[in-house]
Amino acid sequence: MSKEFKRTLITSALPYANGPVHIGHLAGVYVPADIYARYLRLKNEEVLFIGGSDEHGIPITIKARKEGVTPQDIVDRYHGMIKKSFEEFGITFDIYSRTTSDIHRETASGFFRTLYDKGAFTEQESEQYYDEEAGQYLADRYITGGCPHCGNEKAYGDQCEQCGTSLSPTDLINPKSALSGAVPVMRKTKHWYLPLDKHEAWLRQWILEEHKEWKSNVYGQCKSWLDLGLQPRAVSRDLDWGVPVPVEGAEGKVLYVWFDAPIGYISNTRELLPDSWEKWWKQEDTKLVHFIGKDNIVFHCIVFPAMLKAEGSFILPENVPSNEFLNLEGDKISTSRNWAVWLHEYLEEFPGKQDVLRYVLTANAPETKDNDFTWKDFQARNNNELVAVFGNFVNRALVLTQKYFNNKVPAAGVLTEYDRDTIAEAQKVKAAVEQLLETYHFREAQKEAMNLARIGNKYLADAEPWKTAKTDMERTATILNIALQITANLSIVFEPFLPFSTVRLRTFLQVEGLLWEQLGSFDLLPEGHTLGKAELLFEKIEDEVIEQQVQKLLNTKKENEESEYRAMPVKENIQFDTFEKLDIRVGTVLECEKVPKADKLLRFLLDDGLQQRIILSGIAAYYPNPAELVGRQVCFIANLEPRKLRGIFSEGMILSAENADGSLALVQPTREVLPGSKVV
Ligand code: B3M
Ligand code: ZN
Repeated sequence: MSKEFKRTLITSALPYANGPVHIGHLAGVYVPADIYARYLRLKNEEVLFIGGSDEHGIPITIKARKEGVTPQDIVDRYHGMIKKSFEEFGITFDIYSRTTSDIHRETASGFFRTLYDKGAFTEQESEQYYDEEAGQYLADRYITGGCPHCGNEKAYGDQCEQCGTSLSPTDLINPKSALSGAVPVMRKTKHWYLPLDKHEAWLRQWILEEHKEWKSNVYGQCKSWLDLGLQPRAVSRDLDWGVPVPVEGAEGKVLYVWFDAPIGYISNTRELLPDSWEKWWKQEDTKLVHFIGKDNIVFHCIVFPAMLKAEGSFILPENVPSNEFLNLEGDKISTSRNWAVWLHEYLEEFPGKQDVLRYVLTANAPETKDNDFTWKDFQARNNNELVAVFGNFVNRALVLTQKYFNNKVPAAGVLTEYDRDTIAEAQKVKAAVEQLLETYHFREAQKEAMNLARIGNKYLADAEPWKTAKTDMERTATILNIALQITANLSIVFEPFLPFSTVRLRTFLQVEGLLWEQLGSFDLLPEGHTLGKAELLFEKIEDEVIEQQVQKLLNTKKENEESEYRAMPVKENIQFDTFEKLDIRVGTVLECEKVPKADKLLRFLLDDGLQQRIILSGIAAYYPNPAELVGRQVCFIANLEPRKLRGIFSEGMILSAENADGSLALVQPTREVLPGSKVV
């Protein structure tokens, strides 16, 4: 059953204003949403594209506390930065506002109140950690303690970042308040809950039966949530940063950030269109589409729809095309570890190359699974696709026209069968791209668009106008007319993907106002039309530039490893007699060689003062020429119970220092001593 829609309301997740935006944001949410919005506008459809910053929530208060400023200072700083980055990358929001705006407070507060008055919430008392010194309840993130799974001493009340397990504050061993360091106490508090369990039946029907077309990653996640059974969710928090709960007796409580943030889409629409916003949110002929990342699926497919349904007058999303995550050079992107390509830095280092990044991120979009961004791939796609295919084709068509026809579009004469086949093939691109865009397959859609440039390139290579020009100008005119019409088509089909380059291309062609419906026409450029000045559409990116970026990341990695290493907690204290039980001595290396078929192991023969002993040590990777170690002195534990490794008895353990990157270096006395000397 496909509905007839008159307009499309596109929302894109509101990024937390606690840091700048990076390529992961762009790839996962904003580029696909923008492609979709641009495509619909190009089709002259009625469309609205809503964005904004999410300015509430714990991450923001934590950052403020760390820096000793107010949460408002933090969001003011990053909201501006984020907004600017999006503008610079051509993300065409109709509005980019923020959840600290008055209109948002009023909208979110009113929404809560409506649900409250309708009896859509339940109230529950629970026990929560309270910091008596700071005089406030503690959000999960504000409690630290020992992880029951891995022993990390600095786990948070919601998650252990060392082993990744999600925790609840009561799981922590020796919990402490991150605000004051005090031991928190349990105190009763009251909250409002959205009884998702009561919404389960219709949600099952709506998603699992009526939206089987949702992307499999989205559908699958919803199904597993629903199959687990939904639980009531608290929609308020004891906190002083957020939208106050508009109920008497709720002093000191605010709306949970995930309650107010999606309402931000509505507030921002209201802010933009105070008189007509309801048409976008309340009429069945509006198609609502949420672009988000995968960690937001449950909120957009289950929680927010339940809120909208409970309110009663809103439409539900028609689709939620969520992406998976983009990794960077094999590792998870992380703001706190500075493992990211920040958009503002990219623009400083690659000025004017917004489209290259947009192109690469779409070509590599994590549409169905997590994907990896690498600088090598960035370079390859720029050089082999944008430059060698798209740019090269456009350049040849324009330069040849300049050369043979004084920069005027030549007339097409009689078409050969090959011409007609080429045109027919080029005309197929429109339907293919449309079908893919309408089903949110952006990377395939872009590939199909690039196919048009390939068709053009192949046509020129086969038709060889530079050869026909020697004998047959009429034929040359036909070929170049067709090639130029293809370039004009490229300026349409790539507009959603590469908005900056297509503007330039249209300047080269001296055309404007082309619409999607004209895609596939071969009379976009009239005979005799004078073209503009052609420049290169894309430039090659050299190896040095890429190496610099890779080096920058390697430096970050090194800094992270070092700071993690410095933060490594010291083990629990031991008594002196425990230490004395260890017999550490110095030995002189008599022989050292690799253990056959064991990559990591070196076999040492030591003179330990009394006799010779064999010790195996897993340091082969760091000493490629083990024979060089002969004659050196090393420290070893002499009284470790012998162990058999690879069929060899290892009698003790040689001591090494472990560097931040995990590499090992042998520990050696600074002066030669008698073999067998004790380390004391
Ligand atoms: N700010 C989470 C995030 O940035 C959250 C999205 C809100 S969308 C209403 O991933
Ligand atoms: Zn852990």
